Amino acid sequence: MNDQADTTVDRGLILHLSAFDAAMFDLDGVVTRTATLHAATWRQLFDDFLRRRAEAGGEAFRPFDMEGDYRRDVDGKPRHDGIRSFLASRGITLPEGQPDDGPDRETIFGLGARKNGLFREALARSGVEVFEGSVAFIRRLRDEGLKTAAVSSSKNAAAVLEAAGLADLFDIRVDGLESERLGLRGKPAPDTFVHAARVLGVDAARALGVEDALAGVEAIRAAGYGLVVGIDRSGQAAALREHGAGLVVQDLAQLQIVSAPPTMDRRSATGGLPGWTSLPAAPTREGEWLLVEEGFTLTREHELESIFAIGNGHLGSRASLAEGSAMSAPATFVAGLFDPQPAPTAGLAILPDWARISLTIEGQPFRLDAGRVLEHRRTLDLKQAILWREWRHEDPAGRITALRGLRLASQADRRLLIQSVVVSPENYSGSLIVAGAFNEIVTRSFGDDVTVALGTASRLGETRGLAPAALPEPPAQVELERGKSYRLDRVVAVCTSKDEEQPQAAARTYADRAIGAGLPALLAAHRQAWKARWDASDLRIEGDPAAQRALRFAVYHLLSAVDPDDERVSIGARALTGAAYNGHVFWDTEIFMLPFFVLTWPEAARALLMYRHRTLEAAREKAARHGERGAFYAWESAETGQDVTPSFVVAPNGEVVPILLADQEQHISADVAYGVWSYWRATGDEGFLLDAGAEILLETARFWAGRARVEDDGRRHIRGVVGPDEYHETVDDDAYTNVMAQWNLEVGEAVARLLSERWPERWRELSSALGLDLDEALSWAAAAREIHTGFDARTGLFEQFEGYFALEEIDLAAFEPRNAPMDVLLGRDRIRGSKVIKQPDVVMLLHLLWDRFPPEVRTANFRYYEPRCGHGSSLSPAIHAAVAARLGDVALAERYFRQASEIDLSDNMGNAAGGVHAAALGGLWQAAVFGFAGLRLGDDEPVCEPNLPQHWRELSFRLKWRGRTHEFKLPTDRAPAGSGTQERGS
Ligand code: IFM
Repeated sequence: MNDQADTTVDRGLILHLSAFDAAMFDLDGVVTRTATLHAATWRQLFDDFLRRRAEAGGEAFRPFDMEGDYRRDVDGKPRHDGIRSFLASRGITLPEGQPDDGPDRETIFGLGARKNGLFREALARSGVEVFEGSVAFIRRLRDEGLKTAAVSSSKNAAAVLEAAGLADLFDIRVDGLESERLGLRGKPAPDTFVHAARVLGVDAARALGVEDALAGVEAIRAAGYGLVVGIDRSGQAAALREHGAGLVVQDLAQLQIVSAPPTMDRRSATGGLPGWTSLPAAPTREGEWLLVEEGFTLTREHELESIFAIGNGHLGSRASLAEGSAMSAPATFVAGLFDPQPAPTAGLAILPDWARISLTIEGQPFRLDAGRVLEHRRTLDLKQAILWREWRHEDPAGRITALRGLRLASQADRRLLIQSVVVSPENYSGSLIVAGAFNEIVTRSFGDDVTVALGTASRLGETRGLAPAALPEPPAQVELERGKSYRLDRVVAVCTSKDEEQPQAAARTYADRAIGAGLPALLAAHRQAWKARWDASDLRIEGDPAAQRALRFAVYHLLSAVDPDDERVSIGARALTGAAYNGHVFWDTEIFMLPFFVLTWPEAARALLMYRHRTLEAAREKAARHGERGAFYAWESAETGQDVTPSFVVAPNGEVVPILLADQEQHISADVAYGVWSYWRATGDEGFLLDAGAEILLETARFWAGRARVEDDGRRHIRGVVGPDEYHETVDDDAYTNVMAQWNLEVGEAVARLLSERWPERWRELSSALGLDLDEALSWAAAAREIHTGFDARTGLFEQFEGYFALEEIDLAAFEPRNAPMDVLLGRDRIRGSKVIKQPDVVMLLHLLWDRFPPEVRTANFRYYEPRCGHGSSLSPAIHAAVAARLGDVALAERYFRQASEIDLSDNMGNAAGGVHAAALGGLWQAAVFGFAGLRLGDDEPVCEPNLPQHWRELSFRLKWRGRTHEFKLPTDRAPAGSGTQERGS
């Protein structure tokens, strides 16, 4: 964590006032600058006191230390607690005395009275400085309708506010006097903040608190406030975060306030904009579920279209602006539907832009680039899986129009895409023409035999309650009346000839039926379906809103990527959010994403693996083409499982670079087998094993039995491959490939034995269909033992491939900070001759087969390979986070976790333009669950051995294991590893 990042607002986390009803502020250090007065009087008090004691006892005088003593014992605490704490730190005991003890008494209360007297004198002498940024901020919140409170330990709060001229700034004050009267405990106890919320009549979760002291930050967190803002005026940002600040700024003026989305209630009183209640739903109010893009930056459009994409596993749609922009690249995809044009590489077919709406007001197109944008905001609501848009605009003729909209891909009926838009003319009456990109029905054909139909049905009218009055379908003209609102509800049903005999008729019928049901009903069903998913899959992190948001973002896109009812498709590298990698399926699915589904949504995991079963024939053919038996899966797979990896790429310098991966990234077969075995272990799904899983395991094992050939040294070698580290091609005995092959052979043997013993009938059927006798399968155990792994028992290291240790050593640290991948910086030839690796290879092996290696081997290999990794792939950081956390190096794990969470979300990487990085998102989930939570899936119950970051106060999640739901709640201050507070239930 660098200091710069630590003291600035998390850029993505805008303070969205809709999440809050009240804000509570500490005074000293936040609103008023009395700290120096306080500090000076504390020092005066204790130095006098200590000097007198030293003189009386003949000891050396050790003065009150402003860095250590003040910060640790006194700052932010109630006066008497501060005195007690400091005296205890010096081993001094004083009688408590009585609350009315005067300043001359040598008691705790006596010292308190003395301190107060000194402070009042100083106040009278020097007056009070105020932090203007804070005062402006608080006044803005009040204007927006939030309630405010001063929550201070000081008994002089009223006098301080008075002296500062701020007596009217807060609705209430909870100060030292009030606390004493009510018996409230001081900070870090939550009492004063709990009390403030209660008096203001707000839910603590909808309050935000602002503090500059560690004890205060802790108190707000403990009170359960929705957000803690830490003010760092003294370089203690990291500590503020550790104690629970979700956001740290140096001054409140740095905070970007986003006005509350106007609700009917709030604005109708002032006659302003109509609000969300004009739409059939409203955004989630909890900020941790929202991603907000404020304003409009044309150059960020492509990545936003990916990040804010909506999907339901069958349909996916990029978040392009409805009316389009100079940069818009709208695309809607159907899972598994590829367009053979342009040859030679099929990419996902792009459907007509269903969400396109053009508005023409008084003859002028309503667009962002014509006139003045008064307000523009897009919000991805992860909880409800709805994309919201708010836009207020003044056109060149001075007409102000407000527009609010929502968009979603229904999780309840995967054929449906839904849209609703409310238009409100604020200062004019006039004509509006609404037109969609297409009306009623549109069809497209892809290749010779697939037709897709999009049927649309709409309702347009003045908003009355939740249902627009029916008007003709767009394109339609509406006479707008100033101050009224008009809503367009639109449903698009997408049907393909793969699912329907008559896609056109079906699309028409489904669209009509859906619009007839009405948007409130459609949205309720969608939200219900998402609730069920979040109930099973959410992870909650207490104490780290940025990590929480990143994980929810990851889970949102994973859940949006899969359709448990479709066994014909799998998830492409960018899911259904962008066209990069042509929608092709890689090892990304089984190794990076599948663990999430296996453990939270097994039905979805099963569907993904069934895709591999359906494409097994193509894998057999590929193996045969390579002169092998068994199954060699496609490195890039599409509809049929034929390998669709492009055979070359043109480098930026015009060089045509052949791509060898289809032939050489052979580990894909073991990766698929790994997915199958993980699912079987986690679910015990016998039907799947017998019908599909066993066949994959046997056929992949058989591939390796032939591919790993015995050579003169009596060992089996696998030559001419590429491991996960794609910087080194055509290598021999890649450790990852060989050990995974070894593992695949063992599992193949085990499953043959299992079937032949437990399900002999099925074994007979399957073995005869495969022409595989039991002896052949049982021989795989010996074959596995013969595989050369490159492991050196003396050093405990695997050599990544034959000859790796002799390559050029390059110090990656010397290239930092860098903004280009290492292969670009060094060139292809140099990187090939160096030890720099693209992504974890041996480290990946540790991650997947953790229990296979003794602790010292894990550590030795991680420490050797980690500094040599250039992270040239988005798949890399999350796995490093997971392994570092499992090894107990939490600081390093946090760094990698943060890096992984920024792959799509960082503003400056611009990396998501071609779609979100689905494997990295799955990896992030694994880093949290296998890494920080330390999940172990042994033969019995799953257990966690957590290594949580200190500032994560708790990590909780649910997992499914063999038909039961296990609930984990892992607090940071846990009992020793292994005995955590895990809860189970069914
Ligand atoms: O599968 C990955 C590969 O490991 C690295 N390059 C990108 C591919 C797709 O994500």
